Amino acid sequence: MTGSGVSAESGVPTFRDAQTGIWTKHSPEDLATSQAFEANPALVWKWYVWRRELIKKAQPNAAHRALASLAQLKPDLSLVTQNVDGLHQRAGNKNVIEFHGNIWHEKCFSCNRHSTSLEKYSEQPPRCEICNGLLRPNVVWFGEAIPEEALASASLAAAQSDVFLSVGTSSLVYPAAGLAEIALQKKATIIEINTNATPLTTKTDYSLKGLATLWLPAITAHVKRSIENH
Ligand code: BV8
Ligand code: ZN
Repeated sequence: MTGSGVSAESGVPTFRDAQTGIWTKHSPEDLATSQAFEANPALVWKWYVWRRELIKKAQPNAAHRALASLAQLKPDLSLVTQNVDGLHQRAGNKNVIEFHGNIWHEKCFSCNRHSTSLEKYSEQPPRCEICNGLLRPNVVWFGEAIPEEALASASLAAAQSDVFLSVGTSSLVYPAAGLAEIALQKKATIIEINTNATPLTTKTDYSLKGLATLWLPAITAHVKRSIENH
């Protein structure tokens, strides 16, 4: 399970990181809601355009690349992410479970029709070709349900896991933070990589304090060696 701490070293601000520029006045939890979009669609749209531009300039980092290599070494690895930036896929991971959606996908706020982004950096949300409703990023806003398939496959992977690796997440947002608890109940080995303590830390078997770009390559290298030596 990964959170925004994995993309931090690619220059994508975490949710905890203070918003910068015109966004300092707004907390992500306020902007990432259907109420905010209803009240001021242009403001919320502009916030996603701002994040898209940051993500477009970003490159996958050593943490993303290490997870892509680990998936090669361990084909039964399930990668669940709360990140909407698509950087795991750009690093080469396939079948990423996007628990909170993807910022590059869009859907209609009125008729729910999905569409792939034309990357319109417009001031106003683009319009739906079917019902002329406003298009919104196809991400999960606070108060909204997790996509059924993502919730089902992530919950199953957590329940069947021998090892649960939680990387760069504050483990505060649910139901994402609940996946580690499912694995815990199933007696999986819980490993956390984070620069800070989280509500999960005391429940882990291994709490690896530090940067994701340092710990993940080390873990992948160790797994590679152990496979080669067998
Ligand atoms: C829902 C997409 C109901 C949008 C996001 C139970 C208890 C309490 C509250 C709730 C609960 N159940 C539900 C709630 C309400 C709410 C919630 O959890 N609120 C929190 C704030 C308390 N949950 C919801 O609203 C969910 N929906 O419940 O719907 C429902 C159910 C059925 C049917 C209808 C309705 C939906 C939640 C999803 C919201 N969408 N993102 C967008 O991106 O714009 S959440 C978003 O914030 C991210 O996706 C992510 O999940 C979260 C941020 O967390 P992190 O990624 O962990 O990032 P953060 O900045 O917090 O921390 C970074 C961490 O990395 C830190 O620990 C830091 O130390 C570390 N770090 C930093 N740098 C590094 C590093 N570690 C290693 N290396 C580094 N270099
Ligand atoms: Zn529509």
